[in-house]
Amino acid sequence: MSSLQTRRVNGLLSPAEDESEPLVTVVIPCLNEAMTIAQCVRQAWEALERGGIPGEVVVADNGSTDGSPALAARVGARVVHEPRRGYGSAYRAGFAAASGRYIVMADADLTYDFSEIPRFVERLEDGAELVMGDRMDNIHPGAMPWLHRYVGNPLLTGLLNVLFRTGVKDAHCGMRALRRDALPRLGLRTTGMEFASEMVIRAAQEGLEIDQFPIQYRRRGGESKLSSFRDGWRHLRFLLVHSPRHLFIFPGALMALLGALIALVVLARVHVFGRPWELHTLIGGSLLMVVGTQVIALGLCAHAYGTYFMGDRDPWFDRMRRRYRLEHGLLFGGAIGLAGLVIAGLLLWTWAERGFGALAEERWAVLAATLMIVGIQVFFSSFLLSILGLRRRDPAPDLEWVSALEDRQAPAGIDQSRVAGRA
Ligand SMILES: Nc1nc2c(ncn2[C@@H]2O[C@H](COP(=O)(O)OP(=O)(O)OP(=O)(O)O)[C@@H](O)[C@H]2O)c(=O)[nH]1
Ligand SMILES: [Mg+2]
Repeated sequence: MSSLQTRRVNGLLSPAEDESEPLVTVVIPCLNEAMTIAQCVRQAWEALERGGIPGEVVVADNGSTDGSPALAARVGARVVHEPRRGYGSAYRAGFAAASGRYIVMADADLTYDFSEIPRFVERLEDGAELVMGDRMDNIHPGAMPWLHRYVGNPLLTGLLNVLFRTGVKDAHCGMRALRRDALPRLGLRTTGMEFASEMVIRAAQEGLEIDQFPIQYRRRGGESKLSSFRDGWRHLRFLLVHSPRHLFIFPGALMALLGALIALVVLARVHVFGRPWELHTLIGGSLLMVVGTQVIALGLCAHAYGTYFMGDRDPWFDRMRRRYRLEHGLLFGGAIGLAGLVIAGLLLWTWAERGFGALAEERWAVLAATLMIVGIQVFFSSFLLSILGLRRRDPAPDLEWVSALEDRQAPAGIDQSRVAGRA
């Protein structure tokens, strides 16, 4: 059978542009899986042959000490050795060695059914760019510990969808497939098990067409390499540090608003729960306002760093930076600080009027100090954001609020035309 005919078997596959290239590379990460690796590679080959899919099998190993690489090579896998440890490192090496138009990924432990490969390829041929398996309704007895099935996986996948809205039902499924030409857009960089989350999140952020379908998950042969808490934490950490809005901005805003509300209740002497609230409560409110502002400022800087230096995209942040510029931050911070200064001045004046005797205006003094701190934080954080914007590597001229220094050097009117061009 010619290679073109092979590609057209079952009417499934379209001809690849370069006939010498395999259509599919099956990449299998492997760390000490001597018990199962040969069978996995054989099953992958069988699936390719049965589906009439021109392909290759790559095993990505880093440091197996049980002879797995030799066993894999003996049954026809191309073995890639990656010196850096970790599931993500292994996959990235496997991807770099792959030459197929499509990549199918699956573990080396017999948990996944390699005969599903043609189905994954079919979905890619139909236009999907990432195809995920979904194990959650087809987990064989003993295949997944209770903690992962009912706690870890649902919680982490749920959080991932709250933060990144991927719509993926089983974000940690190890059997998946993607177009190889999507890899540069994904820019995957993690080294450990969190690689599984990173791929899904980056695909959603890049607007890749994601498809998914249910697959079986069987009991593994050999020993698991997954450490529930260490790897769970690595996934969680990845989700949080890539979502500054949820990590910083929302909690910060909540703290600052609650603090302002508390200050209002104390200073206006509003009775809540049938009693007035005094100085100690106000100190708590003040703390919340100061910390909340600080956390928001850190979140904006994290967003700016992600956008300018890491290539992250966030529509909310883009809207913010189009709408506000450095001067807005300076005016806002200056106004808050000035309000604090005015209250402090009035207190000083009252004190002087009383001949520098007893004052007993602690509540207003706390408010004045809080406003001055918050004002100074806003004022200088605005400058910090401006500096991050100036130092950005991304030359895209899409800054408004952080570009005051640049604007000063630009001819009059250029700023507005740049903004209009961007919209
Ligand atoms: N090369 C390489 N492969 C790894 C590494 N860690 C895990 N793997 C492989 O990646 C796959 C997934 O690891 P598993 O231990 O099966 O983890 P899991 O599938 O999440 O957990 P189980 O349900 O227990 O199988 C397996 O094929 C491992 O051999 C690593 O550090 N390097
Ligand atoms: Mg596994």
